[in-house]
Amino acid sequence: MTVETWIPTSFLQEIADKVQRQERVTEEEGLRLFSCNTPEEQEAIRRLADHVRKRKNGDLVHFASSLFIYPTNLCELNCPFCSFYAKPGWEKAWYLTPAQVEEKIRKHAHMELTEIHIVGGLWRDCNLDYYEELFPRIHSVDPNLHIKALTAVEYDFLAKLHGISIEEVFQKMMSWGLGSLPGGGAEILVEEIRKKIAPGKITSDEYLAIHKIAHKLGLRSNVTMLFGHIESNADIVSHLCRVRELQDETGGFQTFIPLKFGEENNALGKRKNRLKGKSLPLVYAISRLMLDNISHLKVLWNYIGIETGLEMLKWGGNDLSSTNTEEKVIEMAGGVRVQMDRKKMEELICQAGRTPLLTHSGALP
Ligand code: V47
Ligand code: SF4
Repeated sequence: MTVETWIPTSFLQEIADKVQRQERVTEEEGLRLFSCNTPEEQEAIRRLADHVRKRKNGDLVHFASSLFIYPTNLCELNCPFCSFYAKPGWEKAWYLTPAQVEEKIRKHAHMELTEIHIVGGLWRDCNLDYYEELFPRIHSVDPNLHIKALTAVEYDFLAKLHGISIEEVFQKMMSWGLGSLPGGGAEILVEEIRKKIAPGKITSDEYLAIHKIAHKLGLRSNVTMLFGHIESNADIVSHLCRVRELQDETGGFQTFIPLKFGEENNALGKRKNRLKGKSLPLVYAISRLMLDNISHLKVLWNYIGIETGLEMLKWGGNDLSSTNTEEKVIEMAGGVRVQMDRKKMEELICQAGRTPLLTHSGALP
């Protein structure tokens, strides 16, 4: 990139040159980008992330018409950041049979759904027999529905529960109709922090190894990053590098999804003195600049609000997630509650000056 008046420092000029030449931003540079705190520097970072977004996706903004299904919120773990889980006997606990899930999907048929997003707690009643019954029931409603189901944490749980390998779990699930994996459960792929916020969960290495197995079997997946709690900027950049490294190997990640921590109704949120403020736009923009090998950056408007969500489309975002119908994880942690439909999403995207494209996780380019 030639020297531009909007590039205020020599460091950002170096980054702009790299972006222009499509060269990789290093871990050290990524961290340094986080300390660019003048409005001029941040505007330059925004423009660079927007340039990458446009190069990868043009003006299209992808979104899905998605129904979230949580078979149960009963969970063997109690991660301190989670507002969703319940223990037997708790008033907020639920469990849905496969027949009840099917009924719920039929009730939403008028929404012209494109995908069903299924995740839940780690609970032995939701075992392989459960999914063997559930997936065909979903496809009996509409065989074109894309089933994006279960996080790496749940696949690890199922493999241990049934005493079989992760590969075997995936193969069975694929034969019953599994389409892809959502990105949940990544939290922060830095052990020191991960141990504090998700002490009972699989390690960072295990999370990535499970996605690698999925990719090898031809399944594509998303990957998230939970931020805005006790992590440092260096932890964020390490997380991005670990994701980028696996993507170099497999190419199986479709979308990167920053998840802003919701503080309500969970133990971590009560420890306010430990929480660190983060510049939301910089997290999106630096993710876009560092993840040169991932096509899509997803903005979850229900985590950050619609207005901020639309703003993030200018900081590298190209995917406005979905209608998020019946989403519960962030709703229970204080997220935005808005009844959304396809038409409203299209209007919002047009309002942001971009072109909406209804799709689902199985059809993303
Ligand atoms: O794994 C839990 C996170 C994830 C909180 O792949 C929290 O398309 C913020 O991964 N504050 C589940 N986040 C959600 C998720 C997701 C959502 C939408 C689309 C896709 C996709 C994936 O939510 C969990 C965890 O990392 N989470 N509690 C909280 N208090
Ligand atoms: Fe259970 Fe997942 Fe919540 Fe942890 S984040 S308590 S594993 S539902």
